[in-house]
Amino acid sequence: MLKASLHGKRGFRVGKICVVGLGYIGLPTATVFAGAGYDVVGVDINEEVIALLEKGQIMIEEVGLLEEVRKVVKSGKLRASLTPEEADVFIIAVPTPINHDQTANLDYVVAATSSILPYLQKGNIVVIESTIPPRTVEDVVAPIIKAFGVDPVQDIHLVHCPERVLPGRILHEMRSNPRIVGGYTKEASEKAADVYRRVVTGEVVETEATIAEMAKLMENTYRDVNIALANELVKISSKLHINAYEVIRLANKHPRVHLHSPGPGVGGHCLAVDPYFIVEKAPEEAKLISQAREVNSSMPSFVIEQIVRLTASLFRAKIAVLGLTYKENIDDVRESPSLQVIQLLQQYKEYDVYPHDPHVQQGKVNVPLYSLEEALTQADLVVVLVEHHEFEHIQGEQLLKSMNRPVVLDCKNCVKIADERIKVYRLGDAILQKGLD
Ligand code: SAJ
Repeated sequence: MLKASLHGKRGFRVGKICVVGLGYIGLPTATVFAGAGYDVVGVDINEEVIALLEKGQIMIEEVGLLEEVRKVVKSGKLRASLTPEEADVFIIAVPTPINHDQTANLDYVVAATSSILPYLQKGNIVVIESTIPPRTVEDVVAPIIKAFGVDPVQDIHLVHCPERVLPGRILHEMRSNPRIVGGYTKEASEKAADVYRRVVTGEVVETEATIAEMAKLMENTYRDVNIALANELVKISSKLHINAYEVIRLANKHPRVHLHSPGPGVGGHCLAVDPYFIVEKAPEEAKLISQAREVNSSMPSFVIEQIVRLTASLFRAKIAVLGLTYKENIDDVRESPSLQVIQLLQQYKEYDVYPHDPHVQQGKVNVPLYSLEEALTQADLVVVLVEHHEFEHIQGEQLLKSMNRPVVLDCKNCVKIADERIKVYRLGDAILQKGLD
């Protein structure tokens, strides 16, 4: 039975927001609402996250986040708690990892939904921000709420409002990107859209829950498929001895063509995962999506092939691997292709592998990390896997001084060293495909 709420009787008013899950999306979301003057309680099952947040500290690296968190914690607008509390709006932003069989693991979404049930009041808005397979609101979330005795049509307003922010630009994009609010009912989308319009300057579009689920997945799938096309081009060019970067540069001069950038693979918790949520629901139909995933997943092995070629003449080569995160200038290593490259390299017993990443702390990954100097000293090959801005400043002189053999494999087309004494090979270079001299 639901307790009657003043808010529900009077009509809609937002005083308090409860954000469940304080990760890369939940914490900035809580911070943005708190910064706009709402009373926000941030909930997480990780005691360390809560203990740190109470002191105005955070566990993730994101531009500007620490400063904003400090401010709202100090002003009392953002509080941390291990358990949910009664609120006007509940926002669930917990991870949806992928199972071994490449289906979505909805355990956290189910647990988070269940955790708020005892606190629900009539008129509450419940938002699922976590990325979910199509039909999850209809087939999983709403039934959990119903089974507790709360009617997701009459009693509360249930919506899916997927996040679309780019790590590294989260706070800015959270406030300015257009949002899709997909309601379980029309009224739910209207009410929840009104909440987001209070903090979002971009367009807030109302739709149905299943459309919102699918739109979110297709955004990331679009990108994954396009990156796969660029990566396949690199492989084709490799076979035909063509410079893939030059092909991309020229093809992109067409006004309606935008070939993406090839690289060592696709990482992160979004592009490398979300397309599977579609494949899971329609495996026979989602052939292209599935194939694109395969192409992108094969790139770490392709990098290894190039490393083997570049070190063929050496015995026990020392390889400096620069960049462990899934992309540049962040500390997130989830699904990072770099970790796969390192793992594959370690399987070759004849390599000494020295990973370095200025954004990743020792202990955050299960490989030992080295300083740049340690990694470069006596190295036979430097493999750049991520375009961190720090790597732009690596000087040719430094490589010449430290390395045993000044050879670089640049997998992100980002190394700017122009010194004839240093051999820089890029993943899509014809010169690399023709082999070493
Ligand atoms: N990558 C390439 N080539 C490219 C672009 C990216 O190899 O041309 C690689 C990156 O190196 C990285 C991966 O793809 O490993 C993903 O990076 P990303 O910058 O494309 O995207 P994410 O995963 O950081 O964030 C995406 C964004 N979605 C889209 O751009 C459609 C973001 O807006 C979403 O909010 C986020 O997924 C999410 O949370 O779903």
